[in-house]
Amino acid sequence: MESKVVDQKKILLAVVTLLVVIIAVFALLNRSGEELHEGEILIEAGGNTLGVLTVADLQKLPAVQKKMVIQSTGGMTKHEFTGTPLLDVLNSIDPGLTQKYTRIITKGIDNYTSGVEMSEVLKPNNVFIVYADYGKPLQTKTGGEGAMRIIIYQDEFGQRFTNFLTSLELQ
Ligand SMILES: Nc1nc2c(c(=O)[nH]1)N[C@H]1C(S)=C(S)[C@@H](COP(=O)(O)O)O[C@H]1N2
Ligand SMILES: [Mo]
Repeated sequence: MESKVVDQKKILLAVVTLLVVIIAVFALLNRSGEELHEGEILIEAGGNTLGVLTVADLQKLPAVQKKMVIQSTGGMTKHEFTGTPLLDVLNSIDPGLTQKYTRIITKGIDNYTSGVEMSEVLKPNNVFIVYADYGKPLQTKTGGEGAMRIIIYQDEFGQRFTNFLTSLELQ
């Protein structure tokens, strides 16, 4: 009778230990995947992180004001964005990036994915990362401050203007 109770305790302990190990392994596997955070842009190439940017980092670079109307099937929205040319952002990380890579995949926190060619980024007055509209910080998906967004000035429609920007993958 005594030993049966001990056996049950041992089995219970073994099961709990096994569960803890399984949870730990899955947590580790998930961690090695790409982690996207609101209010942060992960800049990566070939699985390596080149940098992480926040609005505070962008504000250290020269700011420009961009008045524009975004066209979509749902109608038009008027904006007066504040931001920085993507070219200046890339150069602030490493001035060699624009020569080394040919395109950039942009991704939002909602996994909305789009892209821009490096040739578009190199054009003057074209691709910007913006962080304010009419002087107000862009809102994150969850309603906080600190969102960033890609805009392409010489695009007619707004589909590629990735909002809630969380990663730039250089290819
Ligand atoms: N992260 C994210 N960005 C996005 C989208 C989206 O669903 N998620 N929709 C795109 C589309 S289809 C359009 S038309 C514009 C709309 O921008 P607006 O709401 O500022 O006018 O955002 C683009 N950027
Ligand atoms: Mo759209």
